[in-house]
Amino acid sequence: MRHAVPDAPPRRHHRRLGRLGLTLGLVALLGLVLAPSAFAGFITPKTGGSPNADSISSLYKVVLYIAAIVFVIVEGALFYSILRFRAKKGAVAAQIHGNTRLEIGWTVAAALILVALTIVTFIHLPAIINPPDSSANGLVLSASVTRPTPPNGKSITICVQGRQYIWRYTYGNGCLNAAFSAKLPYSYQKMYAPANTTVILDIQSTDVIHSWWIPSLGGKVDAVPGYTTYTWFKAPNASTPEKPVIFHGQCAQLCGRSHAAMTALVQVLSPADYKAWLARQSDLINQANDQVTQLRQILTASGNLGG
Ligand SMILES: [Cu+2]
Repeated sequence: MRHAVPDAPPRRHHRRLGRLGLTLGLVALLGLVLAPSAFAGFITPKTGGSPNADSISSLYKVVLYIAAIVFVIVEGALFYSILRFRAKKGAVAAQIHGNTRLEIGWTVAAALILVALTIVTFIHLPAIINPPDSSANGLVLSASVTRPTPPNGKSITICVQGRQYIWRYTYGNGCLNAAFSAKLPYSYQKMYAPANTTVILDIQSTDVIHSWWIPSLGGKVDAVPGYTTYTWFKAPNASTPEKPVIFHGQCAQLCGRSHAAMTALVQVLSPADYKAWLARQSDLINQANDQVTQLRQILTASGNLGG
């Protein structure tokens, strides 16, 4: 018994459709990859908060675009070969042994891509590592010799201390060694910083390894017990009552059970507002200390505090 087999559409038609689909797919992929605005801050690092974050982002994009072009070429060749040379019944594969010109070609091309990436990386690195000068309208305190400094040596320092599970900030250039004797103001979780000012962060930890990371303000830096690590940022825009400028971050090193709760905020103020905030914070801390001293005296006098 024989069944009637319906006529298959001609093979050439199939092939043309396949090629059209492949081309459309590749064009769509390339379009997406080359449209940074569609993905701003989504597949590329955040920008706009500090020049080092901008440099990290542009370096990342150069590598991403080159990788995307290589990806499209390799996958294109792969899919073309799969479709164009797919096995037919009874076909005998051609045996090919090497192609010297092709092999030298793709070795040299890959090496050239690596050389280009190296050059681009070394062009961007200084702007990521080295802090620039504060702007003329920024806040300038004093110089330091131990940490990375801007060319004119002037910056402000904020000490960042990671502990399970909160960030503590101490404000002022003596924050590393003289925080208590100088009665420097401090805050937890939310940092305040002046705009247009090069802010050097001295980062430490009191317990385990944490990682300071505010994506819009630059790269990640680990807070390692027993060591001081450094980073910097220089935020161009100050908060106004209508438009607060706040950057969000998160401890980026799994540091224990409540690691996820270890968030950080940085609010950028105008230099004048920043000074006013520092003064107010110092007042509040002094008031609280006075209260505690008073309470201790009362408790001690009434015999309710041991010792
Ligand atoms: Cu942590």
